[in-house]
Amino acid sequence: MYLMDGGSISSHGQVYKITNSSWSIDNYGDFNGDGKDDLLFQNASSGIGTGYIMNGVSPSSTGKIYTASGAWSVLDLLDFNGDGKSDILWTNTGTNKTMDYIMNALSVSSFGTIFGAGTKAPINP
Ligand SMILES: [Ca+2]
Ligand SMILES: [Ca+2]
Repeated sequence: MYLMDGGSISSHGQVYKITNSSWSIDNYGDFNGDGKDDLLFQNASSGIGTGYIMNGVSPSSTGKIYTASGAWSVLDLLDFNGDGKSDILWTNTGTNKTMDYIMNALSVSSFGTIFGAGTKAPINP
């Protein structure tokens, strides 16, 4: 990761060395609302999503957020409740259902169905 100051590199560092090809950066947002972007890693084989709260080029904390199952995937990180902290928008390509997770840093504080039948949460927080 390179921190840029205009056209110059102000600092750089290795955030995470991906040694298992199942892991990749899925998305980024600001999970804790400090104005600094954080990273969401996804494991394609296990469905585990892990958040990295970033402080410059170093993670200040990390934690598992969810284990996605079936056809569920993270569509985007948005701020649904306007608290400055990114929330997770889910979509299920099999059922066309859409859900959201309201996040407080790396913890799911609540979740709900935005679109689609049923209220049962098929994703384990
Ligand atoms: Ca942040
Ligand atoms: Ca939010």
